[in-house]
Amino acid sequence: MKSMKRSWRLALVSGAVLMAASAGWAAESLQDVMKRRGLSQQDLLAASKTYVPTGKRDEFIAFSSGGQSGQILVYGVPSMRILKYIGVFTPEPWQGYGYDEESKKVLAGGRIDGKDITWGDTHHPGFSETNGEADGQFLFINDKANPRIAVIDLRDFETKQIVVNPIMKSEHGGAFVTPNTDYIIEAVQYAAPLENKKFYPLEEFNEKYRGAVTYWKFDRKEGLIKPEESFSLELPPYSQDLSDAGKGPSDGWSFTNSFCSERYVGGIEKGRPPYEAGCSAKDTDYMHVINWKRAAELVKQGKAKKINGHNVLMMETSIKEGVLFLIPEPKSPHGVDVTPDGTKIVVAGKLDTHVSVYSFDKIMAAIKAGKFESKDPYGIPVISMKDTLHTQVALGLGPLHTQFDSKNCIAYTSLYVDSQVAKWDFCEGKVLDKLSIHYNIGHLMTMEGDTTKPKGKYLVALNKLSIDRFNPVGPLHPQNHQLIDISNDKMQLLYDMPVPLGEPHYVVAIAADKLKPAVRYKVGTNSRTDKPHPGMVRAGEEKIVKKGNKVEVFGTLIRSHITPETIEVEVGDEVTINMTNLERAQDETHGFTVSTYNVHASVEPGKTVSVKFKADKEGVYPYYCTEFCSALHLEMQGYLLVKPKGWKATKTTLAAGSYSEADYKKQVKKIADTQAVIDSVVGYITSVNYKDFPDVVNLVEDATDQLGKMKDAKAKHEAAAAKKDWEQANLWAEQVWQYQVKAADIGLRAKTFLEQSGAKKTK
Ligand code: RUQ
Ligand code: CUA
Repeated sequence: MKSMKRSWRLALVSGAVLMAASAGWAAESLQDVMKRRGLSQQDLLAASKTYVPTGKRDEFIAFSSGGQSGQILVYGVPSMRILKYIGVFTPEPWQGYGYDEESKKVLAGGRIDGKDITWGDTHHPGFSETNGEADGQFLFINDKANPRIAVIDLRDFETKQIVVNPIMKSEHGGAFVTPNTDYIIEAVQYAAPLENKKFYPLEEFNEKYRGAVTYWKFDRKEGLIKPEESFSLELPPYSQDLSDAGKGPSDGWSFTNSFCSERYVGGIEKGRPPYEAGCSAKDTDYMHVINWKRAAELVKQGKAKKINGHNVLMMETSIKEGVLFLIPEPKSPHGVDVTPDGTKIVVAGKLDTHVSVYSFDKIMAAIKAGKFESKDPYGIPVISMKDTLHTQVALGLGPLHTQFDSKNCIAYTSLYVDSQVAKWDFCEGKVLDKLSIHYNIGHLMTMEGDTTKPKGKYLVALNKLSIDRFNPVGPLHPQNHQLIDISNDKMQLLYDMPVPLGEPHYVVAIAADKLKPAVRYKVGTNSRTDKPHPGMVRAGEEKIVKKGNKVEVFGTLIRSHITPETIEVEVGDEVTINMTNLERAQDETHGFTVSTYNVHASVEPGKTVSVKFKADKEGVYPYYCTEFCSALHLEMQGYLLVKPKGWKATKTTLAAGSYSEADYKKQVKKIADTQAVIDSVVGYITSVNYKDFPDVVNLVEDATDQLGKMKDAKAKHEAAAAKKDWEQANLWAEQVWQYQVKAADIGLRAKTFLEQSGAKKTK
């Protein structure tokens, strides 16, 4: 929180006031609080496992799908404190996402058939991996409704790219990465013709409708997906569902579930049984087993067909070349999850009480021996279930998804119908513990639980319904993420976290120390491309350039002014305003907006952002900084003047300030007094071991910056005073004092930090 107008003077005395006030309160004991709030011992135990004291940080950082919001939300584990929303498929105003030019370009990557799609149904976030371990560099997420994948860079938690699937009309089984993030997997949900804008009647479903799985090539150096190097496999019109990539011994292979392999086409309005009946008639569906490494080679050899300009390996080729197989799996399955060691594949059969554990070795043995039980209607070899099963375990009703523990062979599976989490042993095939959750759990997530090195400790249950768990807020209830302690034999439910943003299907968490986000950008960076921004200028280089009806402003932001402070254009001009934040200090973000032109930018230290609009309305439009950045934040303002065509300046009637020499003397005295306060703060800071605190070193550097700016203003007020121009002398003296106030504000923040951190006297 930014301190609201906490003046430096007030801050000096507030310490004393607080001490006097707290002496009057009687201390409440833990027992008192338990009684007053009706808490049990169990509650206290849970609280102590989740509570993160002020100033302390979480051990894991979770990245949750924001569901229908098209965003991602970031929270800490175990505190479950929300840290950030990341705009992905949807504009996010705070961060200017969708309101500045740079982010609009990212969103434009997600346009489909020339149209903006400003929402997304985000489902599965996935971390980039190195050797199967989450590496904290990138995050990917899919949009089920409008088949798209987005790339988020974890250096600044910003979305950098959105790609549209060239052959799908919906998807679900993404974003899952291969162990070194060579590819990001995205599988279709509802089959449709692969050619764009092609109509075929539902009567031709079996022949013309197709499923598919896409392997998006990721270029880690550039941090971008390379569509031209990506490819897909044509699949039968079984509703493909979730996928997972093999790892370790199964690296090079991937596994994709399906439901409705009945290929049922509904029609309840015509008196036919609905999809739900027709799609679950058979006892088994198919797991697709795909050799993606071999498929990638075949595509390189030119064996793919171009559909909508995209490489598609047709079923015929995949069958002939031995890259595509099917295995029956019971019944309308949902999650498919490869075990951390890569030897087994766990399939949860939504309408079956079992999870089925397949052995990768057995699958390979059957393929090698050419031992197939049949072919599906498209000629794909089907390997028998019994030849490939390691074990099947009856867990309960509605098993959906599985995650893994740091302990060998331990897995957790969500049971949707039973509203439970089952802890079980996938090697021995036995149930170890069950815990009830509220209500109807979908996904569940353990720390780095879908990588080769799960971290155990905590599990989050993503519950579909929250019903009575929270204070009522109308018919639409928040979602409920429940935190569970899994560090002991028995699971313990710790905490309910309402999620108010959409249905987060899935969430992934990573050890916090693996993330190394930046504090600032290199000055003049376009954060969306990571390249120098052509609109950047440094202090003193600000300018307004006019070419015909195009006006381009090159401005800067620094506490507490915007340069320039007036922008004059003619009605009809096309205006581009580039703003560079010249701050170096941590968390000194400025926002920028112009009244009623629907533009907004969040300009973090070092960033350059541009906003663009047509000044199509005559009039006066204030622009200002939208982040409470400093005591004089409200004064961080300016005017856009949109003048009528051919308008001529008249003489000014601005009131001349009435400043006297006496006023000036008062100003000079105020500056001297303030300097004494600053000197005392500096005296304190330099009397302790402040250099042992990097955060304080940064603050000191920032305060020194602010004081450095005084010189120029001081020279100006002295020069004006020499000429007896008392207005200029007074105003520039005031500006000196403004820099002092900012330096004092920072200095006091440093002093408080040092006092609270137990800094030691060195002098
Ligand atoms: S979903 S509740 Cu992953 Cu989209 Cu399973
Ligand atoms: Cu910058 Cu407020």
